[in-house]
Amino acid sequence: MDTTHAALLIIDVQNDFCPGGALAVAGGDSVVPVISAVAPGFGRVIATRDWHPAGHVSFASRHGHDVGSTASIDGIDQMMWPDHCVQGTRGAEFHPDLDIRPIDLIVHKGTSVDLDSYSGFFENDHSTPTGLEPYLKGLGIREVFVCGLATDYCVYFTAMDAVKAGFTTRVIADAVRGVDLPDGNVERTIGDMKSAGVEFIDSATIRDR
Ligand code: VGL
Ligand code: ZN
Repeated sequence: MDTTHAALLIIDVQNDFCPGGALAVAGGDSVVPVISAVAPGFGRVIATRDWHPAGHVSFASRHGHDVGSTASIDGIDQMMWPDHCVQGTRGAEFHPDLDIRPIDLIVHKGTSVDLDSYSGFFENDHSTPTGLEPYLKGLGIREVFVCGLATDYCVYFTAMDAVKAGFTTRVIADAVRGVDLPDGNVERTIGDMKSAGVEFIDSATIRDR
């Protein structure tokens, strides 16, 4: 598979989403060697970081709600998360084993205190852009490969927005892991992505190009 004209989107491979972190995804750290192995073969490599100010709207602690509950805030259904990926903290740093050398651009998202952002392209109002789409299109990129954390949140919304923006979109199946909250969410979101036209591939297909 020729990836020299494609972009790799590395989503939120941060300490807080890995075992021991504030919002740990089971096996989250297992994506790290897979991503580090494939990244150098891409024309462009973009990494996102969930990058929240203290007191972020997605933090259950701000509202006195239970983690895992949902609240309607400004007409948006907001899942309540533990405090995570607070700007400048160790939890917000990339996993230390992620090879950051091939990364061309880092996109910080979720930086507005009152608006969450799962997708690397748009905040959760689905209209405030991060700048990633014009960046990629300005470079003539038509194909993106998505990997990282978490399958059913930031990977999912990034892949769905990539399809909507007209990119040929693939998810590297062995380089994603999910939160699976609520139960069954990983299966549901993978089904949605496939229905939308996202192709799931194994990293071996990329390395064997
Ligand atoms: C994410 C929950 C809250 C993610 C970010 O990166 O998938 N999930 N913030
Ligand atoms: Zn977050």
